[in-house]
Amino acid sequence: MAHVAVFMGSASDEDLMKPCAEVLDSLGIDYVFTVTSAHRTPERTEALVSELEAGGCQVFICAAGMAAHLAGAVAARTTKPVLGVPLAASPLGGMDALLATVQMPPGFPVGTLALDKAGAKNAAWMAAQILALADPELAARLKAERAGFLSSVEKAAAKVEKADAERRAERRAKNSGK
Ligand code: AIR
Repeated sequence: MAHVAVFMGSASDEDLMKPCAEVLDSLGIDYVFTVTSAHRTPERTEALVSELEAGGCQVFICAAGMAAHLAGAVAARTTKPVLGVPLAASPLGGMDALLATVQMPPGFPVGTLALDKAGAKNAAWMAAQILALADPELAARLKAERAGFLSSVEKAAAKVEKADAERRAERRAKNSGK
């Protein structure tokens, strides 16, 4: 049963949204990953929302570029949380999609993430955090993932500090030989 739906406005958005699917996979979350457009296929969008919601979908992630109304259109049809990922797909560099996604009227929120791949990843993390409210096992997995982030930053810091110490030692040796 898919707990998360990932909708993209076009197949041309797929590359930017693959990282979302990767994070969901890494967390063992079942999802649907598909294309539907608020403008080109409004009926398909509406039907998908009802079908998936009836099948147990808890969170909708909607990514689109340009006049990005997909997340808003989905939010109009469900009271499940809707997360929006604005994509940079036009000469306006994503500002068009950001404003279209974030500026929802009161009562129809879209939790709007960052643009492009960063937002794609965080939409998956946010969806996981929402599901984890009612799923202690997933909550534990999220905590473990956080521990992984901590250790990778610590490893990176140790590497940078070591390289810096070596450069300083080299400079000192060079200067003392002058
Ligand atoms: N889009 C598709 N239907 C409505 C919108 N806003 C968006 C897609 C894509 C952009 O329009 O999400 O980012 C261009 O789509 P295409 O198919 O022309 O490449």
